[in-house]
Amino acid sequence: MMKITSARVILCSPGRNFVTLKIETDEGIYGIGDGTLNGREMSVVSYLSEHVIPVLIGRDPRRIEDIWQYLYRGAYWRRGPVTMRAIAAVDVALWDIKAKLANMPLFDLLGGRSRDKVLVYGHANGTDIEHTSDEVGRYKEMGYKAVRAQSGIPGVKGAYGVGRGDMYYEPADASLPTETVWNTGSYLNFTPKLFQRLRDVHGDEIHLLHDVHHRLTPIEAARLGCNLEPYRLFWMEDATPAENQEAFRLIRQHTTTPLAVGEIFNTIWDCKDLISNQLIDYIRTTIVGAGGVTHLRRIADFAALWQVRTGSHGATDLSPVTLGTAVHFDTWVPNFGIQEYMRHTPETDDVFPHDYTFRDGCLHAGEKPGHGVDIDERLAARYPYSPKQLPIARLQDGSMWNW
Ligand code: GCO
Ligand code: MG
Repeated sequence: MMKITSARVILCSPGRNFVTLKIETDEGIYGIGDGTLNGREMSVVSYLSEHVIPVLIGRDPRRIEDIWQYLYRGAYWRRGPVTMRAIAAVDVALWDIKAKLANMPLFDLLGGRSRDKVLVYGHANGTDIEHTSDEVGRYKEMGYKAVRAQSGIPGVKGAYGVGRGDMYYEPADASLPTETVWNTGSYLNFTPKLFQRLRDVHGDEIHLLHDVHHRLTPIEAARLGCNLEPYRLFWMEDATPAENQEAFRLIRQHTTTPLAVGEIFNTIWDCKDLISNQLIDYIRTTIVGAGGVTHLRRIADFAALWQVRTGSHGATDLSPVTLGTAVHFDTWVPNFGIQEYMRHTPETDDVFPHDYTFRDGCLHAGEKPGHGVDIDERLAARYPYSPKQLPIARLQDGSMWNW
């Protein structure tokens, strides 16, 4: 029997915080997993260190399914972002080990290539319509075939998705939450004008995406979906909060704009009704969010029954470990849609050496055994954890709203 001999949490902040799990075995093979939960990192560090690592030591790392079930059923307190991220960290490290044992890139172990390359979308953010349009142009020049566009809006302080720097947008920006102000009316009037301009300037070929970031009620989302129909979005994301999955029925009844949701979901139970009632087109749940490869595979297979495709979350808080694993997953998964790709900073890329590459608007999986992402622990130690939280949003009268 093969054995897990050690498991360690590595916390580092090469530009932003990451929680990484390294599992070592008695055969010298090790695996790397990601457990980063943006703005709540220490909860996963503690969950892993106190409750998960002690039960891993001595187990056979090849029994991925049994370890997954042990951690899920065995917690008694099922689901939730902290538990499912801790499970994901273990699961991804174990798939990395198994693929290295098999001497295969992970996509081969999952069933082999379904495609040559993985279509991605990048983030174009600008302070106003013209700036955002210029940024879309810049992404086109870099080869992107799909671009998400977010813009500053007159009357809205700190609109979602608009960075302060160049290229790298990082919302978790302060040790206490930054306060932003939201105005639904201004947003609903502004957004169709943005996309009208983007189609006028950039033509019909480029895929355009947009993230509402949970800000609208169902009927407001329905109105936005209708008003955006002439500009043929690839998708409208997180149009309304989805705690109540039925909420999407109302949006769906009113618009043919494709709907994407799921970056904050933890399990198949969060999207079961959305998928089986065909209320969405893309499921955005990703590896680290929902218990790793083992569980995301179940979600994807379930979604395929209703022609729902994948669109994995890929913001910078998903570490290169998650991105690399996602690229293998996307290379295999039959019902692939698109992969979000928000570039990491050079510091992050140095701490996490990886073999995925960006070319012609697509990510390409490497051929190394495993998921192809490692961690340089000595370099990581030079970037100590620095507490950062996500912003909050209030309405103009001061009421709390969904950030
Ligand atoms: C996206 C997301 C992110 C989230 C971030 C929170 O579509 O990429 O909405 O930008 O806000 O992942 O940590
Ligand atoms: Mg989003």
